[in-house]
Amino acid sequence: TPHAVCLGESMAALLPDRAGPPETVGGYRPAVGGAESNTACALAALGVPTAWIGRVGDDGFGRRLTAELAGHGVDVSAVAVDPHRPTGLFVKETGGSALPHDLGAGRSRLHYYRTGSAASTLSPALLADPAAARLLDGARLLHLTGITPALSDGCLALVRALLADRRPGRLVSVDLNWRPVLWRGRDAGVLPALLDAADVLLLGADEAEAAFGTGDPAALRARFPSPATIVVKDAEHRATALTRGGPVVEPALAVDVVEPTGAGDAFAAGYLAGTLRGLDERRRLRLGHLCAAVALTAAADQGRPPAPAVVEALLAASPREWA
Ligand code: KDG
Repeated sequence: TPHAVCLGESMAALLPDRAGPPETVGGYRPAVGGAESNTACALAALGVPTAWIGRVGDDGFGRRLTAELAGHGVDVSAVAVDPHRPTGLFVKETGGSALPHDLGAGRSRLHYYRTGSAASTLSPALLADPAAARLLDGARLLHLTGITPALSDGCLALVRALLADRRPGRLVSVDLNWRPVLWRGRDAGVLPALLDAADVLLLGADEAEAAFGTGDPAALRARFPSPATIVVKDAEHRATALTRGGPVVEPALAVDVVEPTGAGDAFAAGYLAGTLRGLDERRRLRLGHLCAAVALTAAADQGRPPAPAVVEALLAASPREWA
């Protein structure tokens, strides 16, 4: 049985062959994206038995992404196939082309084609599905994000139901993943209560600033009193874990960024894998930074983590050796 279950929408991703706005791109390479499935892939790569639960269309993109996630070692036994609606899709735009309308170097934007997707019809009905129930029952970790409740009322109800169904011994983590585009025409005011229901709340300082007007760890703690742990990621600089025992701050690794999408998802996987392994707070954050560094240096959302021996050496490094 898997130790971790990640639930949310996974999509076909089209990665451009060059920087610049879509009208200037020469071609796209197919890949897989989706915050929760990115985290699932990184958890599996770290040796945590992990399942991803979601819904895809009865189409080539759906079959492709399910096979790709399975290829990453993720359990896809509870992925539902919707006969009527398509698999969601996003097109990635990367900046730095010096063309008009360019985003700017190091910046990326995702263009979504996911309204009415198969995953947007997820709802609490999922909890009655035997395959999903079996995975959820045995999980030590359930990982959700703030993306899912933005997708539809059914998705919001599902996230609410999962957060209300507390099980002894099951940790629930929620990553903010602020996506204002997806909340257009919907009430993002429902989000804080969902985040506050997590055991582990992960958020980026910049996205928290955009969503709630502050990225300051102490202010966020005041805003979200319930989670046992809040992890605030301050971009390329540091991450702060606010626990009942006080804050722990760990600097990030300096890397040459290739493409930033997916770094937050990978950080979550590292931090959560470290939590499941019972590492101390500093090493949980380090494992998060390591996984983020891997994603930052890959063009796709997911990258290949370093060998276990390298990971262990970095976790054991002195503060001077580390960053
Ligand atoms: O964190 C990466 C995700 O943003 C990307 O994979 C697509 O899930 C996605 C989303 O909704 O933005």
